[in-house]
Amino acid sequence: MDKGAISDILGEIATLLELRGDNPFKIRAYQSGQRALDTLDEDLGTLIDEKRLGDVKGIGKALTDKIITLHADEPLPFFDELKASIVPGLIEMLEIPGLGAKKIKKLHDALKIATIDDLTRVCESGEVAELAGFGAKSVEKILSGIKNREAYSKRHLWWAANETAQPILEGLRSLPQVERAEAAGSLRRKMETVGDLDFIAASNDPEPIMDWFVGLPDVQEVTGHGKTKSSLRFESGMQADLRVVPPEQFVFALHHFTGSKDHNVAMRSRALSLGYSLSEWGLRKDDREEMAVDSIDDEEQLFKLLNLHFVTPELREGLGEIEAAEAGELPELVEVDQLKGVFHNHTHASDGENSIEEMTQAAQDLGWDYIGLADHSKASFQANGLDEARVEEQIKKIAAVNTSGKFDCHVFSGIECDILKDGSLDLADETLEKLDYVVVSVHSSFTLSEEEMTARIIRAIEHPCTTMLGHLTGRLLLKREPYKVNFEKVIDAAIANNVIIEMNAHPWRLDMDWRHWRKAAGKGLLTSVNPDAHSVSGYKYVAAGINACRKGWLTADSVFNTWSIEKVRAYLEKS
Ligand code: DGT
Ligand code: CA
Ligand code: CA
Ligand code: ZN
Repeated sequence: MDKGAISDILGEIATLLELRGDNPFKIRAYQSGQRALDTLDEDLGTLIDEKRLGDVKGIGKALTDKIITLHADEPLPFFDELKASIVPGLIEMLEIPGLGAKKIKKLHDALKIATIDDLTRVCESGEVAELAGFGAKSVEKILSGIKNREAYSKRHLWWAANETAQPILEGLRSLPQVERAEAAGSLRRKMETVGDLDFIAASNDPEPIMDWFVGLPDVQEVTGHGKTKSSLRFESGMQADLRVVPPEQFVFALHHFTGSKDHNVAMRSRALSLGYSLSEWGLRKDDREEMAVDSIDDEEQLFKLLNLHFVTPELREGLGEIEAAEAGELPELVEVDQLKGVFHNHTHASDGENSIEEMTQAAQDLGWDYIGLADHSKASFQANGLDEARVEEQIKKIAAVNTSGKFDCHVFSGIECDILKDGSLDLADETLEKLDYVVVSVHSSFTLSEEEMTARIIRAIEHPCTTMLGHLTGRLLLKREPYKVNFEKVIDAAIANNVIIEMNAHPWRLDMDWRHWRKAAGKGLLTSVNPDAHSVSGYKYVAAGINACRKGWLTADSVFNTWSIEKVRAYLEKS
């Protein structure tokens, strides 16, 4: 088991102990053990081999043994017994956004509740509102949290959905009966979250294909098994549909099941206006049986038949793409291989896992000309944020890497500086001025009113040292709601102050939301696709950020980190 997985288990143990109402010192021991692992500078395997794990600050004797056991992939009966000792409904309640272990324990003790249904009942009956420490407001929060949990559990991050879908797609394509296969639906449109997977295959011999599909590993339940359509649910909760169509219908079916509904409605009315009727089976003349074409090879031809330029799936949301395709005004969307570097990355100086040199080497291996490192600032103490002295030390280390001659990839020195509650920045101006660039982010006081939060962020944007705004709303998709903020005002302030708003590319974030970008870029706002990498493997998330940029109609001109190093340097020196 690797360090990340072990750290997750230590955290889980702390939470379960809290649920059980265990000794606070014991709980804290697991929490600090988790933190110590997360910020470990040395290789865990080496520490264990050299019997030095117990010397690490924050890791006591009891934890040392458990970490060694987990690292060796051996069973940990303590953990299994702990899990078994807790009512399952209470563990399930942890999935309710905004409800922590301490509160669940209190509710369980006072009201004897054991399931989420019980919890709903005592919230609605007024019993919770009367408990000390809870009020009408927290009841409201719990009830909306229960609703969110239901909605969230039905959807999946695009990244996870794609990881499930790709091997299935390869498997389909390798079957002898399959002529062509594609993933359709929201996955193909690169939506940030996906409800279910949709596969379309072309074949005149569907049965063996369907048998293969319902026999996939990790299938929990087959909910449909026919000749044209089969549906199933995996153990992960993810659901998938497969449709097998005759080869001459493939392009029409692919287009139809890619959607979105709004796009399909616009396409059908476009077809009608030209005297056709369009469906998942084909394109007919008027309402007659006769097909307008026998068969077509690809979607380009379908759009051409309707006198439209090709609309890439990312833009098929019914947001004006047909009009733009008719007028020949579709944008030339940014692509991942146009990126020349990335700016928002962490090293082990704060909560990242790799050194400056490792991050630089990995960026160079990806073909990038530059990277920016931006560790946390001191207010993010839980992430081991840097104070002024450590920032200045980091600047020197980065300069040394740049002059070492070891890398062609240039390193820009930056910081992810906390925006404090009042909108001031977490570090002294004279320190910020020494950096090449500054990302400013909110990591605390999420519950301000929209007015206060907007003013707070705008004040940070107006700071002369600010280069970029990090993750505008703080949302974690399917986990944490965005904080309230007035997008329009923040966007206008960013443009007025020459501040870039990042596209945080982490699959949980994708923040600022793609829905705002077309208009914002039209007004002149720049973005930077920032992977928020906490290790070298985090760089790959730029792909998710690029998906979101494309959904937001962005071209390379609007994406700062597609610029050449000379142009980037000139921009950073000027601002
Ligand atoms: P999802 O799965 O909720 O993330 O979203 P989609 O877009 O993948 O939706 P899904 O799986 O229900 O259906 C895939 C596409 O098929 C959808 O975008 C449009 C088309 N489609 C499916 N059912 C209907 C329908 O009843 N009416 C219309 N107009 N289109 C449909
Ligand atoms: Ca779907
Ligand atoms: Ca579906
Ligand atoms: Zn951050």
